[in-house]
This record gives sequence, structure tokens and C-alpha cells, in this order.
Amino acid sequence: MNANKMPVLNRALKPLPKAPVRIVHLGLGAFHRSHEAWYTQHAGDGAEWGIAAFTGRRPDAAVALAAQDGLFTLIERSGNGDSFEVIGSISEAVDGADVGRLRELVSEPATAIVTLTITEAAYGLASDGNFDAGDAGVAGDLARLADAAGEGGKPATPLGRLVSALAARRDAGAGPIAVVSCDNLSGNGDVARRAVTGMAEAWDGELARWIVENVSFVSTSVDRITPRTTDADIAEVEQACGYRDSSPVVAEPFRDWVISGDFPKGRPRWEDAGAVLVDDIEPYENRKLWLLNGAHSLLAYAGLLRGHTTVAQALEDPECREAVEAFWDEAAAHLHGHDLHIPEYRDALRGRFGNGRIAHHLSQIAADGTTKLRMRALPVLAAERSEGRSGAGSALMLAAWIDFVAVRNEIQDPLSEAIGAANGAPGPERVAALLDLISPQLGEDPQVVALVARLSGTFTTDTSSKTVTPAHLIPGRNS
Ligand code: CS2
Repeated sequence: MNANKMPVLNRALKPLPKAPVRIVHLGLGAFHRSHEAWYTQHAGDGAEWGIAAFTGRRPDAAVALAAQDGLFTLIERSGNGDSFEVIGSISEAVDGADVGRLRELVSEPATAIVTLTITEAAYGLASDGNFDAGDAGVAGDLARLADAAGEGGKPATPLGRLVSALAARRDAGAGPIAVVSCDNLSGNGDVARRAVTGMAEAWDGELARWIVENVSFVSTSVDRITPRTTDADIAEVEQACGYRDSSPVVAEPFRDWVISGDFPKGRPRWEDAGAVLVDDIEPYENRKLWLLNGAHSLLAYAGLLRGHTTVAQALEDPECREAVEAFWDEAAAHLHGHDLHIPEYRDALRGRFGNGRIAHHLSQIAADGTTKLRMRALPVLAAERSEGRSGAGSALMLAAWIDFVAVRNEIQDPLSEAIGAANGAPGPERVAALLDLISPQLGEDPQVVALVARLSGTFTTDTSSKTVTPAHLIPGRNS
């Protein structure tokens, strides 16, 4: 059929009625759609749980999705082929700037949960993990919140918007609620608690107290590799499904969701769809953050330096692969628990990363390095050093980032300006200044600075003039 004559997906199908909104989500992006929206659709009682999803900085995703009644196609892409499923759990797609609608929905007693995929960098925390009222976004929103007559109703960051919406819930007497972070941060529920109560405290102490008593901050470990949608994906859906969908989302078949915390107003039966509810989330979280996300960051910086574009390509390069295995060896030494199944988990990751049909771009993963490396490299490096080993496998991730920021013109990072300034410092001072942005503990440790400086230059595309030896094979580096 001629593509122009093809009906849009919500006209081509006879969609089921929308579920009533009981979940409000901040961060309507591809990952939310491939993960939570999928789990909610597959919960046994999913028909009772609709999601109102708000975008972050731009309205585009909400506009496109609203035009399709919130429906979109999930393309599940395995090594052998694609399968297609229409996801209907998003009942409402809203521009994040519409804070009025957010406040309205969060004030509804029927709303039980606010979920977040707002990115690691959006929690406004300083490198020591404490709330940073001086963070530019936080400070701007505090001024807006205080200015009730002007922009008071219009905070610009997800955190400010959430705090404003929780104030509206308190004012409406709508009762307790769960806030569930789905960002890749260790202890993400606690991080969200510190960020939300920190901001509330700086604005309105009474609100902060209400939040402490009424908001349950739930921690989760989320997992599903979700590359950016391309025009080819949109064309593929037209061909295979016979309708037009401006917003399909691509994901690997694997998915995982580990959840820990209380839901005072209930939740969908996500466990029907395979989610796991646990009391102690830390071991699962560390396994995922270190082994999957840590390896991703290592592959991103090393792979880009070696001239690769995607995760699968980087993994085929023995230099990158060996660096990943060495990092995994270090991380595995600090992952304990009989049900973690580390060898099987590593093996599964080799398969997932190696799925060449998923074009997961390294440049997408390379963004926000300062925040990500703090979670992905640091804990393993610190654990190795506390046991008297060098931590060269994790230090190599830091060295690759340092080399990467030296050659990239535009760095996407909340600290991009400071990175630019640190990059100008001479020799070893430069390494220390850059490490300082990830954590002052690193930049001020001369041994770590020297180790990272030595490892810098490991990854290069110029293989003719330099033999690249993986860090763990260099004599003296593990001692
Ligand atoms: C990636 C993650 O972009 C990144 O930093 O490491 O988005 C990763 O793909 C997901 O956490 C997989 O679940």
C-alpha cells in the first residue's frame, strides 16, 4: 500500500478503552516505553492502571504520541528477527511544561504512583551524594517556586515539577503516594528521597515534613537495552504492520525489573510480567550497574576512541573486549550472593551486547560521563583498592573517558563547562582536575591520578605506531 494512504495506528486498530490514570510518569522517552509501559500492559490487572507520561525538556514525544492516542509499537529485536506489539498502557501523553496538568493528576486520590526516568544527572546531587541547593537547575526552580505570583507554578526541572506536584497533593489532602525512581543510580530511591526532600526543605519546611511522612521512595533496578528509533524502524513498522506509527520503540527481548519498597496506595501486579520484588535491592543493583552499565561506559569511551560506532562493533574488537572482561573480573570479586549467578549473567551480557541487529550507539551511552562514572567505575575501584589491589580495570574506564573528552569537541555532560576548563590544564594536573569532577576523592588521591595517567593513551585507532596492550596485562599494573 502507498505509505501516504496508510492509516495511522490508532485508526487502523480498534484500541481498547484507556485505563484510568493511576500512575504519573516523568521522563517520557524510549526507555520508559520499552520498560515500564510494557510491564504495566503485561500486569494481570494492567487494565486498571493507566499511565500519564510527561516529557522532560521538549514536548515532541508527547505531541507525537498524543496524536496516536498514546499507542505505539514495540519492536522486539532479537538476533534472529523482529516481532511487533502495540502498547496501550499510556493513557495520556503530556508536555512536561504543563505543570498545571501534572499538579492536577498528582492531586487525585486515585493516583498511587509517580515513576521517574529523568536521567542520573537530573537529581541535582553534588558529587558527595548530598543535595546541592546551588545546582543551577535546582536554584532556578527554587526561585520559581518562591515566586508564586510569577513563574511559581512553572518549575523547569523534573525535580522542581515533582516537588510542586507533591505540594498540590498535600494541599488536596489526597494522601500518601509512592515515588519510584527508574534511573540507573545506586540506591535510586534514597537518591530521589534526598533530592525531593532537599528541594522541598529549601522551599517550604512544612512540605518537607509532609513528604517524609507521606511519600514512600521505592528503589528499583531497571534493565532493557533500548537504542534510539531510526527512520528505518518507522518504515519497517509500516511494511510489517500495515499502519503508520511515528513513534515506534526498539528493544532487545531481555528485560528485568527489581523493585524494593512500599506502595501505600497499591501498584499494578508487575510481578505477573516478571518483575521481582525484593527486600534488599543492593546486590541486584550493583550487579546491573557495574556489569552492564559499567561495561557500557567502558565500551563507549574505548570504542569511540578506537573508531567504532555501536556496542556490538566495539565488543568485537579484542582490545575493548579484553578491557571489559578485566573490569568484570574486578567487579565480580565484590558481587556476592548465591542467586546473583555472575558467570551466567556475564555470559548473557556477552550475547546481549553482541546482538548486532541492535544498533546501540556508543555516543548515546557516552553522554553524562561525570555522573555515570561515579556510579559505574568508582565503587569497584574503591573496593579493589581497599583490598590492596590497583583497580586497573576500573581505572581504565576513567582513563578512556579522560582521553575521550580530550578529543571530542562537544561533550554532553552536566559539567561540560568545567570539563572544558579542566581539559586546558597541563599534564598530570589535567588528569587530576578531570577526576576531581567525578569525585574529589579521586582527584585528590595521587596514586589514583598516577594510575589513570599511566593508563591514558591505551585506546587509540593508530595501531600502526603503537601496540595497544590491555591494562591488566601491563606488568606492575595489578600490583
Ligand atoms: C546505558 C543504559 O546509556 C547508558 O548509559 O548504559 O541506558 C543501558 O542501556 C540501560 O541501563 C540498559 O538497561
